[in-house]
Amino acid sequence: MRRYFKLLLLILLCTSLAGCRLSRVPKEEDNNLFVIGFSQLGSESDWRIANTQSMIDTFTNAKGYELIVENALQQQDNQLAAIRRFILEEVDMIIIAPTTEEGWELILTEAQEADIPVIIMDRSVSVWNKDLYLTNVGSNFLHEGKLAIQWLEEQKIDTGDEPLKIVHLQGTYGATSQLLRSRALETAVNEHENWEIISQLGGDFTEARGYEVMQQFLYKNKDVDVIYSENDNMTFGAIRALDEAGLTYGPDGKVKIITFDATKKALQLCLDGKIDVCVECNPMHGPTIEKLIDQYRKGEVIPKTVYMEESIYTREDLTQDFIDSRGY
Ligand code: GYE
Repeated sequence: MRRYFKLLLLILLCTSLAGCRLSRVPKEEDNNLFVIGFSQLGSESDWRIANTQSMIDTFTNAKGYELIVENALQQQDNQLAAIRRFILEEVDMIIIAPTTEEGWELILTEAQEADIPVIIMDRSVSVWNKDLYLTNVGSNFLHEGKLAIQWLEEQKIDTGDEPLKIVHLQGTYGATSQLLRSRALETAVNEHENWEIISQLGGDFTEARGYEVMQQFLYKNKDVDVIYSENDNMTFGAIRALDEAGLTYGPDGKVKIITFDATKKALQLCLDGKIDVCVECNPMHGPTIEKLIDQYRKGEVIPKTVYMEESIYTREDLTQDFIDSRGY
């Protein structure tokens, strides 16, 4: 009922504000659905599309949920606006996949004051007061980075007197997945005398940016041993640039390619000998979050951090059947 009055107020307000749009029109029969406002950060990658789909497939009306998805197009301001709308609409829960780590304290406090529990998924938020959210479901990004490094160490690439020249393609600056995958590489480079990051290029986790920055780089310098790319889509872009520059890559080529996510397309490229190693980042958060919500609604204590299960793949680990049966 409280929700109904607020919405009426919101509608009256909106009629006087040009351009104001309600993301959700309440229906009387919604009343027994558990309403979740989901602020998804964007649709920048195949990983993200699979992640959004996992949420949609999980939180269905048939199971008693209403999921309102808002795509922020990689802009934190859009996320803040969406979350404020969720608060006004008095949803039962808010789930946030945050763009970057900083800048969440205020909005999370607003949600807390409105008595709306919040779950953080995928990336993390950097806040002092951890009570501002119930749990953070995501990946152990530092561990992912360390798996990639361990693989690179095992290759024992002989570069003679030259250093091992690494091009580092970075995701959205300030996102947990970028910060920790970068940290793993930077730490390893400090520990290996002959490893050198010859360039750090910002690719914003997109294929278009990955292509652009790699293409520009290869105009000036084609002497590359390794590309450490913080997601598959940037890798796809980089591969296009390598093709155009006439460089060979993959297990039988000159440039070794390390990629994160292990989406279907990347695994196929790995099996086809175009990518050396795919470090998995599991985007299927829906079922894990659903279990946690169940526990929470039963009054059980839920863990503050939950990591998804992940693995690492090289050509030898893969079969066509395995790739074909993968959902993303
Ligand atoms: O690796 C990338 C996406 O934060 C884990 O974001 C996520 C990353 C993922 O754009 O593809």
